[in-house]
Amino acid sequence: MTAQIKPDFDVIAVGAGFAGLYLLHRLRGLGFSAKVLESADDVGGTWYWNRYPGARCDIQSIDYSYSFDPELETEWQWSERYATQPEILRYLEHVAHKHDLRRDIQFSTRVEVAKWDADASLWHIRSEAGEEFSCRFYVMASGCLSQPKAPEIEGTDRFHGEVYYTSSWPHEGVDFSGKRVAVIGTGSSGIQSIPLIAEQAQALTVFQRTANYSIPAHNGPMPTEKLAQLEGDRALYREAARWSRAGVPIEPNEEGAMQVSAEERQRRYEAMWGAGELLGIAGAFSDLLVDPVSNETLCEFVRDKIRATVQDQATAELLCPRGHFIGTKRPCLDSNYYQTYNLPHVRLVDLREHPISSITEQGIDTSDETFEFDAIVYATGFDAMTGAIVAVDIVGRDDLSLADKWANGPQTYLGLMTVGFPNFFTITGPGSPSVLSNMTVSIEQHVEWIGDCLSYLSSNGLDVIEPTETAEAGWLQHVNDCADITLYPRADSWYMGANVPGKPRVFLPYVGGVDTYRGACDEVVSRDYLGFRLQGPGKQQCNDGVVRRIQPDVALVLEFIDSLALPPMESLSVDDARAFSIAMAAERPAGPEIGEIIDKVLPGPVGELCYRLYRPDTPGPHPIVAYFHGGGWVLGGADSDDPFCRDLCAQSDSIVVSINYRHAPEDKFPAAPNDGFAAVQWIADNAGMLGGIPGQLAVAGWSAGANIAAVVSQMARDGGGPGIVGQLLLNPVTDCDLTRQSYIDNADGFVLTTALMQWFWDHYADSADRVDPRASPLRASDLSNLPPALVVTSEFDPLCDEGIAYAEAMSNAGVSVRHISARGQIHTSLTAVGVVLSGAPVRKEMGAALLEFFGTAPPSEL
Ligand code: N01
Repeated sequence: MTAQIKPDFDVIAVGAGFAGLYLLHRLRGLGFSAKVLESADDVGGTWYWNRYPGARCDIQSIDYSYSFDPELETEWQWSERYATQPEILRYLEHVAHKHDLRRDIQFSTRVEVAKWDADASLWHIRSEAGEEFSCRFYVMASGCLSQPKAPEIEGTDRFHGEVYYTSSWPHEGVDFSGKRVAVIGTGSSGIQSIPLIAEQAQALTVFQRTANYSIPAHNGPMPTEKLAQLEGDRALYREAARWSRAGVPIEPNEEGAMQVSAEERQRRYEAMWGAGELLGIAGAFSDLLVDPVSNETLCEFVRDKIRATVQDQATAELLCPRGHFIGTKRPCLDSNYYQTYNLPHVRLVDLREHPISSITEQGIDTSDETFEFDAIVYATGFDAMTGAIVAVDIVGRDDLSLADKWANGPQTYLGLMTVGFPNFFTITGPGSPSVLSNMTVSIEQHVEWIGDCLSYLSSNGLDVIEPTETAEAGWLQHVNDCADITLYPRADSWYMGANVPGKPRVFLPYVGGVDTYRGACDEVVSRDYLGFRLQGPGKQQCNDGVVRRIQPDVALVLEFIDSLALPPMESLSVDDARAFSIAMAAERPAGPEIGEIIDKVLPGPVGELCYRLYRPDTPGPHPIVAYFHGGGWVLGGADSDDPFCRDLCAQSDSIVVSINYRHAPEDKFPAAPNDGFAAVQWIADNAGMLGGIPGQLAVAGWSAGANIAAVVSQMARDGGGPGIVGQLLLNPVTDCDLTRQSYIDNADGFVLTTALMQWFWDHYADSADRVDPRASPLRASDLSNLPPALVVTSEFDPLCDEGIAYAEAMSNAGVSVRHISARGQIHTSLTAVGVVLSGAPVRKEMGAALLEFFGTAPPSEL
């Protein structure tokens, strides 16, 4: 597409808040012409509108500041730890003045329509007043929480008294002295304003639908240690913020809440309560936003604090949040919120018990009471993240409307752009860390990314950029993968769009962290704008692809392993490799509690074999799973696969017998399958003694253990028994050919390497033996009449292709086979119970497959 027509501006942005102001400054510096259109009559964005009493930031002022201007950093002194709205607004006014930004901002201008002109490669913008502009690039810098949502209460226009919305408070302020006031809503705006409204009002009634978690802000002067930390080395401090989890440099806590004693937990929670930091709430332990049990310990701690603060215990109980995990709806920082309910003229009304039936001329009717008020304050929230964007009629390629495209939830690439809308950017858009981070850090990152992108385009003779469908779908998947391992999707929050009736229920921000996100954005650029199609007169470029394909928790594990800078396992002696794998296993979470675990021996072909039996805590007898651990026939034992065996036992409500077959190189092929076969025979013969159901026997294994399980199934078929009702093969070794594509694609970097697999084979079997079907079951001349199978393969596993090949070959031979391809997983991740939570659904499916083999329903359905 060529760009013949010169637009009015290179860039038009909507919004003159933190984002729009910095964008304007940045673009000017890069030599672009830019215009900001703003509906208010001055700068400030959210801080222009939200002037309700008590409005202040809840990320510390020095963190909630720009970092782009070193001079500004030193010339501006915040007076409080958490600055008030007037002070933040003064700060933004100061920035606008200092950088002479107002001359390129057109105030009192609300953008109504933005339409892409494909022929001219530019955007046509029209304001509500009918004024028209054109620009090459169009940016929504309109904020995540700027489109108020309607209160959705019957009769709001009937009330004869004063009506206020926290989201658009009168500039001159409100005097509530001597008035009977109602506040509806107990989110951040309600919780911040209620104590101050109570100070003035003659009577205050708070209408609460959902109690929220709030901790005291302990506001005051700027903390000296924090200031010293910043002033010690500002550049270092800001850089640490940019690469932190949430945009504030805080050391992440690596410990889970249940890994410490109850006393230690209480001590940490008290410290958190005393610190008054929003990010400190969920940061008290590493697993608070992923583990319901851990989270509930903090919920109860906060409830106890509420009970201890609020004198009337009935009111205290109503204020105790229930039904959502702490952190999954945005928690609040308050100043005297709970104490306010001890005032005699303040009353709490529980809308769960008695919903509002209508607003009336005089006040509010609930299902059991009539209230009269002089003023009603709506603190009822926003159509978050997407509301302000789709409030403009944005029309992209082929007349596609953004509202239509996002009707089932926003789709973006990196939260920055969306397919079908060339040259259209969103700052802190859905799919970026945005509201889960320190907004100023995320805003600066987006502004700088966009500025760099426009410079790249212009210096390369390009003028149109748009993401590809592949990249966008991949990012959306990644955003959801990140959310799905957390507790966030379980709450009816504005993060989920759940506060707006009819809004699709999808998780809107990116929870993978500011650091991870910045890494992804940087990587996209370094890979020639991976996932973007760039065009200019007579040229175009596109390196299509997906920037994050590995499951987020698997990526964290890989990062951790990388940080250890270990030598490759195949460079170690067998003894050292075994010692190392034992040491690694000792560090993991134990896995779920089950009925009992017994270590015993059974007779093998040339001596006793150890086995470990896992029994469910449900009444027996149970079906039995004969399990073979992984470890390349060289490493491993009952301990190495212990958490996975516990999980399998719990998921399948079956006895799992983990058999410690002989290992190579001391006992090479065919010792392992011979042991496996003998053990399975013994288990079948002794099922009753083990507490099992005779005839209800399946085999299972992981990696080399799955190889043994597959081989034993063939041996049992050929030897006339024992009867095996199913085989569960997780990432099985099925063939000695190491030239398959997955060995090339995943040769290195995903724990099990091609070189390590070669090392395993070299220890296990001589070359001539490797083609024996008892080593390479895929090579069996007949794969018919085998037990039904579930074959699970992992996307980033050298063994992936041979697992698929075995599933296909069995299926072609008439065996009932189900194959699960575990997206974003590696060879070792699905057995990492309690570590790789994204593997949990696959583990559940494995348990369900075993139940199906046994013809039983899942435990919950029994
Ligand atoms: O809005 P909210 P907010 N009948 O959606 C209730 C940021 N912020 O303006 O939870 C009765 O959180 C609703 O009840 P429920 C911050 O990110 C930051 O307070 O839907 N009640 C809820 O209690 C924050 O999270 C600061 O059951 C109704 C409340 O109204 C975000 O903005 C300060 C209702 C809305 O709470 C939004 O906060 C302020 C109805 N029909 C805001 N409809 C800082 O400190 C809604 N509610 C920086």
